[in-house]
Amino acid sequence: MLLNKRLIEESNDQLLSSHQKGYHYVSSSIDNVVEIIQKLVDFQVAIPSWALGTGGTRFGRFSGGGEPGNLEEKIEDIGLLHALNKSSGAISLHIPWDIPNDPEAIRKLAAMHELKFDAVNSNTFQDQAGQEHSYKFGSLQHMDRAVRKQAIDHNIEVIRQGEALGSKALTVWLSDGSCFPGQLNFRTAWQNTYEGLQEIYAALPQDWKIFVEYKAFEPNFYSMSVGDWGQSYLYTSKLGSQAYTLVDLGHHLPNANIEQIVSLLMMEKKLAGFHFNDSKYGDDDLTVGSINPYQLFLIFNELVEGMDAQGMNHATDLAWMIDASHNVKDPLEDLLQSIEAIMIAYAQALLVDTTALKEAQAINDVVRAQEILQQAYRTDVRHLVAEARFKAGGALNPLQVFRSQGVRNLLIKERGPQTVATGL
Ligand code: PSV
Ligand code: MN
Repeated sequence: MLLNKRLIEESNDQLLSSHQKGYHYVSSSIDNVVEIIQKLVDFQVAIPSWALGTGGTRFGRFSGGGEPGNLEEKIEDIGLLHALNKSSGAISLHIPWDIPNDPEAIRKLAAMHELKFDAVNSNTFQDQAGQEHSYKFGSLQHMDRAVRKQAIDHNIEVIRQGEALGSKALTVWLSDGSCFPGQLNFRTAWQNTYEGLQEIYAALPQDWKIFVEYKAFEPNFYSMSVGDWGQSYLYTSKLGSQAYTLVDLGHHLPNANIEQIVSLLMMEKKLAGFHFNDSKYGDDDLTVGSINPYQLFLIFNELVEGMDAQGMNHATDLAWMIDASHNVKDPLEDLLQSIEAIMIAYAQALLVDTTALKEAQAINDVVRAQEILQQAYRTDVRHLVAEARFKAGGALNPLQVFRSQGVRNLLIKERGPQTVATGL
C-alpha cells in the first residue's frame, strides 16, 4: 500500500507548533545546527528484507497479520517506512529468501518508493530444497571440496543477482565452525574458508566490495570460523582492498568494547559498516537502542570522529543496516523505533565538542572528558531528528501516523490475517 502524503501533512500540521518550540529550544545552543540537520537528512539506513515479518526463536514463531508474502510486498513495506521517516531509503536482500525473478520490475518498484539496493546477503547456513550438498558441517570450511564449491557458486550467483539490481556489495556471514573440541582442525578450516573467499573475491566486479561478518557463537558453540573481528580482519586484509569487516552489534561476547573495535577497523580502513540491533546477552536481535543506548552513542562518537579524521562522507562511505527481528512487536513499528534510535545516537555524536575532548585527553583530564561526552549524550535531540525528517518530507512523529492511520489493519485487510513472510 502507498501512504497518502496528505495524511502525513495533516499529522505534521497538528504537531508543528509544539515541535517548533522544542526545536527552537535545542537548536538555540547549537552553532552548526543547519549543517547537523543536513547530515541527518542525508543519513539513510538500509532495511533487510528479512526484518519485515515477525521473527522467531528456535522455540516458536508467532506471525503477525498482514506480513509481506513476497519481495514486492516487502519493498512496499520499506516504502511505507521511508515515506514516514525519510531515513530508510535502501533495502538489503537475503538470497535465496528473496530472489528477484524479474530484476527490472523490482528495480522499478524500488525506485517508485525511492529505495536503493544495499548489500546483498548470501546464505550458506541453511539447506535449501533440492540442494545437492548439505551445509550441516559448514560451507566454505567444509572438508569436501564439492560442498565448498557449491557455497562458492552460490555466493557468485548472489553477486550476479545483486548486479542486476544495482547493489554494490556482498555480505558473507558464515555459520561455519564446530560444536565440539576435536571436530575441526582450526587451520584447515581457516585455509578452506580463506580459499573460498578468495574465489568469491575474484568474482567481484571492480566497483564492488565484499563484507565479511563475524559472530562469536551460534549456531556453533565451540568455535566459529569467523568468530571475531580479528579473524574477519585476517581474512579481509589478506583478500585485498575490496574486502571489509562488517560489525553486527549482537555478534560479540558480553561487554565487548565495540566502539574500540570500530575505531581500530576504521583506522585500518577496513570497516565495512554495521548491522544495528541491541542485546542483553548475545545475538538477541532486539530493537536498536532499547537496552544500551549509551553504547550506541559511544559507537557513533567513534564513527563520527574517525570518519571526520579521514574526510569520509558519513552517509555514503560506510554501509548502515538494521539486522533485528523478534517475536513480540509489530515489525514495522519496531523498525521505526530502531531508525529513530540510530538517528538520535548519530545526532548526539554530532554534538560532541571534539576540540575540547582532544584538549581534555591531552592533559589527562578524565573528568572533563567524561563531562564532554555526557553533555552530548544527555542532550535531548529528538526535535533535531524530527526537524530533519520534516525537512525531508517525512512525518514529525512516524509512529503516531502509523498507529493513527491504522496502517497494520489496512495491511491485514489487503494481505490477510495469517501471512508469513519469507526469511527466518
Ligand atoms: C547472523 O546472525 C546474521 O546477523 C547475519 O547477518 C545473517 O545474514 C542475518 O543474521 C540473518 O540471519
Ligand atoms: Mn547480521
